[in-house]
Amino acid sequence: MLINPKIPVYLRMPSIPLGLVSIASYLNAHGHHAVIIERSVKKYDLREEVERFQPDVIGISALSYLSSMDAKKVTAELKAFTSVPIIWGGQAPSSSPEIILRDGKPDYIMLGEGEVTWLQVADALQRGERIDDIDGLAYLKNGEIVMNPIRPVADLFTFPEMDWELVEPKKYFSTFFHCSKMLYLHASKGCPAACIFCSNKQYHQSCNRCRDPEHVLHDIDRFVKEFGANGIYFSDELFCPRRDLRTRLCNGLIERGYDLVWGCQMRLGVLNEEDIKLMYRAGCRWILFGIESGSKERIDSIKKHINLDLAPQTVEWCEKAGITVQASFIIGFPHETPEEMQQTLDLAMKLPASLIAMNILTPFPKSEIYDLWDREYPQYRKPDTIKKLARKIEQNVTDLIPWNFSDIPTRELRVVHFHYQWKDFSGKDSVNQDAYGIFKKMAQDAFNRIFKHGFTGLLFGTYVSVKQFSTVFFYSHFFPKIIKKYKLK
Ligand code: B12
Repeated sequence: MLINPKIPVYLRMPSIPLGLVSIASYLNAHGHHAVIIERSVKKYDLREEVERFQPDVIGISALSYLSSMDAKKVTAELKAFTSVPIIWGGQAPSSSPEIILRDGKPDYIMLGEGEVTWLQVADALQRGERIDDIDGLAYLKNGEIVMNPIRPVADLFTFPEMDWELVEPKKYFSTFFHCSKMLYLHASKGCPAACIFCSNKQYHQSCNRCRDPEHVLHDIDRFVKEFGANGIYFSDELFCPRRDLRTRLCNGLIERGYDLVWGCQMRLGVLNEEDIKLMYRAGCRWILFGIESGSKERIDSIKKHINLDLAPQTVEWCEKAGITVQASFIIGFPHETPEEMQQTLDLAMKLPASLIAMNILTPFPKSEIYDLWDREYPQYRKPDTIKKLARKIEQNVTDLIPWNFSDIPTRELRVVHFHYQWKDFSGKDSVNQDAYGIFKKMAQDAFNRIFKHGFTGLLFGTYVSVKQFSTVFFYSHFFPKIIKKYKLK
């Protein structure tokens, strides 16, 4: 039995649990019987479900520390009436194994990708064997953590097709750029880079793997024809960097001629103008590029390894083709100075991108930056419980960071960050003339979802929305000197 936890109401959009569907499809294709209990979209009586299904093992997904908070509740509830082993998996347990084991109290956690390890666990339990020595598992023994070796990442071509009957895809529709029924889907996983602010190096072992394009096209056929989706956001950190496979995927979409738009995340240097035109013809309408900094020295020191000179040209190719670009930057790197931030802002202002995100650095566990923390910033205490990790690292209700590793005054970081949020929100005259409409639709969607959570959800959701809006408005409008200092437009 695989359980997807509830998400806090202010996150607003439960999304299709790709990891769990992939694991359950893999197990079922290998002769086991897995079901998914979807707490993020439905109410369940856990005891009733366990009594009915009689699982040999229960898995709980912990995509983030926020979802780990409900995973912890579910674990305690289950332990009150069953002794079936409970295993957590996902990014959060892999990034913070010790905190999750001690605070969340699962019997085991699964490190990295779940499919192959789950199959070994299920096979071993079926044979009545112990699972303690299986690679990819970690657990506590006499109070000490035991970490078995992490297995190499899998070849996604060996995976079976995803079985969407395990969930109800229609329940996860959300509004996005040019579409009202958007679903997430993965065409590939991981990224070959090893940027020091990202946990990908550890989690995906700095390697990108694509899925079989025929499987991806088959998923899209079902999303469109059976469930009525009209948008897809590829969840890949780096959308299918292999040109041959990406071209097959795009040609397949062009042949189908669906009324479907999609978007993805990209890296500078992967796409040429022809690729971009092909992607547009296949339905691509938005791309997020992680450019991160306007300083070449910083690009080197964070190990991003992109050629910044390609940025203006690549963005122009996309916008000219009709693809909305969101250029994403990070400010507040360790020891970054106001002069360095100005270089980033100058580059952002030069780019013809419809949308710009100026994110303030978040140190994620298992990123290289996180490991610098103890040595360089002993004045800030590292979060040591699930709740503190969720609150400090992920719960961006008002996007106010609780620490500042740079040499830039915190207020200046906030003003710059919220100035760009306001610009994206109110950018009626962006290149595609649709930015404002998108945000209006997203707000509408948010309210619909908040309504679904009843009166408390409505009150809390409204409170959070008003707080978010006031924070953005306050920082973007009440500090004209800072706006002038950085020549922000
Ligand atoms: C797409 C995505 C989203 C999407 C949708 C995710 C989805 N469909 O489920 C959206 C936009 C909704 C989203 C939201 C958030 N996300 Co997000 N997201 C991602 C992203 C880019 C890909 C995840 C994905 O779907 N991959 C495809 C599937 C097939 O792979 P997978 O999820 O990795 O699943 C495998 C393993 O994790 C494992 N596994 C998964 N579940 C389980 C369960 C068990 C029992 C076991 C044993 C194993 C296991 O096996 C799976 C199959 O191989 C990741 C980055 C990444 N590299 O993973 C960030 C990431 C997971 N997100 C992150 C964050 C912070 C968030 C938010 C908190 C952001 C916010 N402040 O709102 C929210 C939280 C939402 C939530 N439900 O908790 C962080 C988590 C950091 C951490 N260490 O905890 C990541 C790592 C990005 C980052 N910043 O580095 N996210």
